[in-house]
This record gives sequence, C-alpha cells and structure tokens, in this order.
Amino acid sequence: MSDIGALVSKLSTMGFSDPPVEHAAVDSVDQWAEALSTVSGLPSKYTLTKTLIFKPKQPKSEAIAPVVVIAKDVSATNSKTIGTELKLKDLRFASDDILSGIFQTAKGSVSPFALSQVPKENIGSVRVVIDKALLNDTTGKIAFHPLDSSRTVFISNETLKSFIKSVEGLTHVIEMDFAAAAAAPAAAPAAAKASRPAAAAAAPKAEEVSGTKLGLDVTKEGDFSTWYRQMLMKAEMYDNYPISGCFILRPLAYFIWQEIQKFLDAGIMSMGVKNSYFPMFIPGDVLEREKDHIEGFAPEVAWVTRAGSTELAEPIAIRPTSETVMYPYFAKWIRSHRDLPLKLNQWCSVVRWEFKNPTPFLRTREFLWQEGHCAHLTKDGAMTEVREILTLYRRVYEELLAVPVIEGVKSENEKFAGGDATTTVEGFIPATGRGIQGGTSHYLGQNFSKMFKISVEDPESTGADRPKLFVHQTSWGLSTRTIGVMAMIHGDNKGMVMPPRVAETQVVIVPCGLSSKQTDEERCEIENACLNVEARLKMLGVRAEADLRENYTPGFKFSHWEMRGVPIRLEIGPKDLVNQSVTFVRRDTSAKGQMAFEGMEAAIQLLLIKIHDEMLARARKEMEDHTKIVLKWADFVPALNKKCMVLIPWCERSECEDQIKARSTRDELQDQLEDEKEPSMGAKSLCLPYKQPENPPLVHGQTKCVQCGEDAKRYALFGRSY
Ligand code: 87F
Repeated sequence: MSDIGALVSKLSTMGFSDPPVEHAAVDSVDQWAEALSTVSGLPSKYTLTKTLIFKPKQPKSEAIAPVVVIAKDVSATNSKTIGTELKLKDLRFASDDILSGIFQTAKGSVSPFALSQVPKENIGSVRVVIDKALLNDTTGKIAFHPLDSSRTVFISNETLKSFIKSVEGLTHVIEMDFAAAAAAPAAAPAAAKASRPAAAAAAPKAEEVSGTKLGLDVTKEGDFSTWYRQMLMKAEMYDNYPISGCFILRPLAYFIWQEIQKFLDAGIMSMGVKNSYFPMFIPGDVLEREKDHIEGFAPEVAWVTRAGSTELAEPIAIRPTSETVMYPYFAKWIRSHRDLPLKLNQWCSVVRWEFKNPTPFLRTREFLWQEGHCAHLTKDGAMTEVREILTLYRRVYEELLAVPVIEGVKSENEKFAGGDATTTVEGFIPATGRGIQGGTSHYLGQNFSKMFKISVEDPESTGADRPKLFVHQTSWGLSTRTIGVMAMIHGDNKGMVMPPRVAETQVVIVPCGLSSKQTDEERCEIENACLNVEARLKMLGVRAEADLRENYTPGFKFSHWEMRGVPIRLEIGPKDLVNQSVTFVRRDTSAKGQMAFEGMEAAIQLLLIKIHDEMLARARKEMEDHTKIVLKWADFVPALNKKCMVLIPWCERSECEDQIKARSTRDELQDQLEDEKEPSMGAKSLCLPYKQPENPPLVHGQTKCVQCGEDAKRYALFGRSY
C-alpha cells in the first residue's frame, strides 16, 4: 500500500538523508519507546509523536473533510478542543475506510507522510493541525513512522515544515498550542464550567509553589485521562518513574493501601488464613511446565537472564502471580486430610509486562496485591470461601473507599482459564462510562491439584488402597488498582476527594482572619485554639492536623488541602473565638457550617461518617442511573454511547459474547473516547450479577437473549471496560 522508497527519496531531497531505523511493529507509544530503546545509533534527543485523523460529524452528502493532527505524544489532543479551535462540531476518529481510502494507510501507521498519498481531488478539503510544542522544540529530532509502524525516521522540525509545504494542494494548515488550549477555560465544556462549585472561584488561582501551578489545567469532564494523572500527581499520590509502566506510590497513596491491608488482613485472618511469603523468582522450567495455565499470559512474563556480566545458566522468571511458586509446596505439605484446609495468603508485588497504555494504579507493570491460595477437602468448603472473600472485597470498596461494586460471576470468556469459576466485584467509572474489574475470587476446582499432584487419601474409606482425593482449591487477589478506581470516581476539578476512612489527614484546621491589625497575642490565641482542637480530635483517634505554617495565606492552604482531598476543613478566626465555635467546610460538597467548640469531637466523628455514607450513596446513585436494563438489541449500543452499562437477558454462550463485542465495535459508534490510543471499544460481559433484576422478570424458556434470540439464562451486565 505504501511506497517507502519514494517517500525516503522525497525526504532526502529536502535535506533528510538518514534511512529509517527498523524495529518490531508497534501499536502504542509505549511499545514504540520500548522498541526504540533496543536500537542503537539514534539521535541523542528526540520526541515521539502521534498523528491523529479525525472527521467532523457531517451529512453523508457532503465531501469528507478530514482533520490531521500532528502532535507530541504527550500533548493533550482533545477532540473537543480541536473542534472548538477549527469551529467544527463533533470531531470523531476517522474510520478505517477513510484511513485506507484517502490516506492509503492503516491504524497504527498514520503519520504526516500519509498526506503525500492523498488523492488530488481530496487534498483541498484536508485540514492539518500542528502542535506548536513540536515546532518550537528545535533542540532535538522528531520521530515518525514512515507509513509503517515497524520503522521510524527522525527529522528536524524544519524538515517537517518543508514537507508539509511540499504537499501540493494542501491549503488549510494551522498551528495550535495544546497546552494553552487545555488550560483556557473556553476549552472546557459548558457543563463542566457550570458544575464548578462557586467556592472554586474564591480560591486562589494559579498560585506558584516552586514553579508548579497549584490548580488543575484540565477538567474531569473535558479531558479525563489528563485530569486523572494531573490530579493524582498534584495530590502527591504518585510520581512517574523512568521505566514505562512503573510508578512511585507516594505516602498519601501508600497510606490508603495500608488501611486496606489492615482491614482485609484482619478479615482474612478471622477466616483462618495465615500469612506467608514465597520468593519472587520462579525457576524457568517450573513456569514452562505449567504451559496450560500460562498460555496467553506468557508474553507478559519478565525474566532475569543475567547477574552482573554473567549469563545465568537458566533464566529465572519474576512472579506474575504465584500458583506455580506455591503449589509444589502445597503438594509437599498436604499429606493427609488433617492438613486441610490449608489457607495461605501473601502480601507482595507482582510483575506483568503489559504493552497496553499504562495508567497509574489501574494498569502498571509492577503492582502491589495480596494473593490468597487455599486448599479444601470438598468443593463446598472451597465455594463458601470464594464467596466470603468476595464479600470482604465488596466491603473494602464500600466501607473504606465509598465505592459501590456489583458482585457476580464471570462469563466463560472472561473467567480465569486455569479455574472452574471466577467471581468478581465490578466497579463503574461514570466519567468514561466504563466498567472495571475490582477484585477476583476463583474456584479453581481440581485443575491445579491434578497438575501439581496435591492429594489426600479419602477419609471416608478404609483399607490399604484408599482412593486419592485431589483437593479443591481457591485463589483470590485484590490490588492497588483499588486506589485508582476510588480516585477516578471521587476526584473532582479541585483535586482528590478522599473518603474519610482512608484519608491520611481527616481534618485540617486552618487559622483564618488574621491580618496585620491583630496583635501577637490575638494571633497566639487563635493558633492555640487550632492546636487545642487538633489535640482534642487526636485523642479520639481522628487524624487531625493544624496547619500553622507561616508565610502561606489561608487561601493557599485551602487549595493545598483540597488538592489532597482532606474531607473536613475547620477554619478558626477571631469571630469563631468570640462565638466559641468553628467553621467547617466539607471537601466532597463544599458545604459550610458552624460547629460549637463544646461537643465538637462527637460532631466531627458523626460528620466523617456522614461524608462517607453520602459519598457512597452518590456514587451508587450515579452507577444505578448509568445501568440500563436493555431488552432489544437496537437499544444496546445507544445505551453504551450514553456512558451506561447494560443489563440484558443473555444466553451465556461464548460465541454470543464474541458477537456482542463485534457488533458494538464500530468506528461510527465511537462517540468521544478521550484516549486516542484506545481503539473503538466493543462491550464485553462484566459479570452475571448475583443480585438479578426483578423487573421485568426473566422467564426461563420464554425470555430470549437480546443479541441472538436463544433462550436467556440470566441477566448479564455488559459494558465497555478497562
Ligand atoms: C500474567 C502472566 C502470567 C493473570 C498473568 O486472579 C500469569 C498470569 O495467571 C495469570 N495474569 N493470571 C491469572 C491470575 C489468577 C489468580 N492468581 C492469584 C488471581 C488472584 C490471585
């Protein structure tokens, strides 16, 4: 399709002479960076880019007028912002037809060079938007795929400009400052502006702390993925790390994880589970021996092959999960039914070298989790445990993180292939309308026990030749993904909103209303009142902190703690001293009120509980409002496009699930996925909820599957997902 030779010779006439470098074909920026990291002789400084092709929504009769956006990979190329700049409505990603028909290229290989392939009759209608940041950066080279994602050329920004100029008939070319556009309030959608609480206007804007802006540049509604990262970064919950997919958990986030650990650890200990720790390294041959279990996961396994400059005799795998590490020891330790049940858990990190777009907390190459592995004599014993663990996982979400989840069973397609059944808690991210798996608890049946020979003699039978019983196993895991789900749901345009039970600081006390008019004595009195409140709250176990830092205005302190999501702010000023009361402000609703000094401890404790309950109730209402019962296929995709999950009467057949995915994956359907790296996404089953809808009732032998018309077995929850 593409003619690389012609292109390279064209580039060389423009002063560009280096041939493209070759590498593995890539389909994301991360894979690209990774592929280039293995190539030698590259320019010392270069920028990765993305080229996106959009088309405005337009009547079928009109000529197609595509918009080609050439930008740094990190620029916030939000389709709405670009649409506003070009005065075009509803920009969507161009379909494969446009890519192949007009640009003679395919998804993943789009680059500015595709412009040279546009037929003469179309080129006049093409609009090109170039990222100013790309043109302004004159210090390094710019990397593009020359029509093929397995090659990269490095050109200067001058060459890029000359190339664009050289495209005959191309007249609409504009430069755009994406950073400024993202920061400008005009770029935010009207709804976002309207929903900003009035208090935000009063808070100090754009105050500078060592060069970092305090506020957020984008809104949750306007550019969700940039908002998510920026909000967490400014809340000081994580930082980036120079290995793709790895992130640092800063104390505020690690605190949450420790609260989850305390709660969950107590829960599993009370079920008789014991903690243990197994090595993170897996002998290569042990892992390979379990090919069936590893199948499909193998590309994600990371290996150690060298120590210093010595190649290891046998490569060693780093655990992506610990079945193959632990189960040989289950076989050794379980000798008789009296050794059952064996219930072990470990808190550790695991490594899965994923190539999909990494996202802090949600998709990271190393993550923290607990993994529980138990062996039982009977299926019943194992099944009861599977459900008990699932209940604990639901309680972590609801009782600690104020996040509602739906408990259910995974479909055949979605369950862990190594087991008999996977149960799950599913969350929902309203801002994107996508479901997210929050934790899983598997009934492994006897699959692993047969593979690893974990068996006991049947206690029911007697005699010398008693039959062997293979044990029934469970495994279950909950990870730091919990923190990401919580942040996506509760965070807002002022930053993080912490659910009270996991907030490192639950109450911040800020002295207010002090000016140069006050005497030192008055100042001292107010500060003492703050310290007194802090001490009284701490006595009752409330995590309170008086912020008496000098040289910071109250407004600055408000923003600082709002960004970190502290649930309650108390303000104490001269008037409050007179009234013997404090002013409180809720982080979640911005609601303000007065509270008497006397009995304040109880009032604060009640308020923290109330905030938790209301955060959970609001999130639950939002999830319920975005869960639609759909009874005919025609309503399925429109509901997804309204950012909903759908409950459908379903036949539970695997082929039907494949068809549902295919029928809901179409470019025209792509409404406004904020992440260009994601392909237009089909829906999959999230779970078969334990709590089934009652209305309309599902009648066996009568109610039909919404997709294929076969007999429906249960209601299933479907949705786009993470
Ligand atoms: C990635 C690489 C290698 C998931 C993997 O869910 C192996 C795997 O087995 C793998 N990703 N899994 C499934 C994990 C199953 C199970 N393990 C214990 C859990 C919970 C905790």
